[in-house]
Amino acid sequence: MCDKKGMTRFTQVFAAVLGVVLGLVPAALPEPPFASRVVVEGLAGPWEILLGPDRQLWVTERIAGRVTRVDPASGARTTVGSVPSRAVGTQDGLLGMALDLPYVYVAYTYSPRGLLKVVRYNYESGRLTAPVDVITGLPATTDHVSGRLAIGPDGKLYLTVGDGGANQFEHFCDRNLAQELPSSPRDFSRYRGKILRIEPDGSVPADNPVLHGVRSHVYSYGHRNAQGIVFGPAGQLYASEQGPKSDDELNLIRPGGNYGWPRVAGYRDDKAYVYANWSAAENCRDLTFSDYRIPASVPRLEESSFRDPALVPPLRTFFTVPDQHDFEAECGHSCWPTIAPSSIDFYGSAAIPGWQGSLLIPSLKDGAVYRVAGAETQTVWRTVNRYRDLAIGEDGRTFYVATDAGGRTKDLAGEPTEELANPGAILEFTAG
Ligand SMILES: [Ca+2]
Ligand SMILES: [Ca+2]
Repeated sequence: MCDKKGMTRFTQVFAAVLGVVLGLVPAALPEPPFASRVVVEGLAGPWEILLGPDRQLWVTERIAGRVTRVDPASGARTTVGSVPSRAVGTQDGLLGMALDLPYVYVAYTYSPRGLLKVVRYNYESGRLTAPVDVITGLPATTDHVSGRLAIGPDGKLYLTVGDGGANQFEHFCDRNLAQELPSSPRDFSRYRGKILRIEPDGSVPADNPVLHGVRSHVYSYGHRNAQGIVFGPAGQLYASEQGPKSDDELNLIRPGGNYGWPRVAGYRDDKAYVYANWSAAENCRDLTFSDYRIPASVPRLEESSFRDPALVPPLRTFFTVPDQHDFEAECGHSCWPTIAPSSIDFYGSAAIPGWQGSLLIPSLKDGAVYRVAGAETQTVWRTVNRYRDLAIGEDGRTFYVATDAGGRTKDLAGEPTEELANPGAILEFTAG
């Protein structure tokens, strides 16, 4: 969070300690020493980074629509395939990827604008060949696409689909559909703001939850922009999710669970977040969207007015602030009490003392990875970058972090900056 000018040192320290106690800011735990180096730079928006069974880093380049293999030792890179996707915004293009070699599954947005698909390629003689559409026609915009893809221990594909940025910014007159459930298994328009569970052939798994009488690909709902999903060792599914001006979330995903958005952000606690339903204002087209001021004609719904037995609270938030919190007094988006979680990974190794069982959550806003273990939170590997995704080396001591090619983050003094130290890079951090 940004320093406020005129704050005394004592007040800062007091606020920091109080923040730790309240869980608003991470506790400053001692960090093991890490060596760092740049593996490669100049990638066109690395978005998914995986360590393959071939011990190579597999990377999707969001902007260029390329799948690239990078040798983690030398940084040498090879394009193994391209998808017919052209990013027009900061959240669309080639997104998630999951490996089940020789199969490579990728998720990307495609023309006409507003659609997302999953395609399976065959990896053969160093090239991606024989694309097969797994599922097409999923909803997307240029905002809040999500698009993170994983293969579960059950062999199913899991895909996050964002709310499309409905009810905010340029989409502020579009109804948010994250709470609306499909009326049939082909009602893909209601797949916005969901986590999907998909058979590898694209069909609906026979054991997917039945929601309001319909079994579809929908596994959980009420999501805003879940850019991270990962399975824990017992098969549990964790998700990280970007909140509005507060209340980014870490969630444990249950089949049929409702994660609250847009009626609830973080906990159902009526704190700083209130649902302002711009799209329901009769004069929406005559209004100007504001993050700070809600016109009288825009209906507001307090979180406590929402009741659903399927509602699942987050495991924790980044961060929850009181109702009176003055967002406008801060330095804008960069200083709002959020971290913009871009992914999530599970650390199962015993190689680093105290780390086993941690979740690792990269932040776009802080150029850091949040390590979360129960109530304990630690930030590691701070640089002036936007961290997009990470991969964990087999030794449990080496970590690879992908950075965005552009955008805004914070400098080491906590001030907003667009001067990124390592745009479009893979950084390596090795525990000493
Ligand atoms: Ca939630
Ligand atoms: Ca809340």
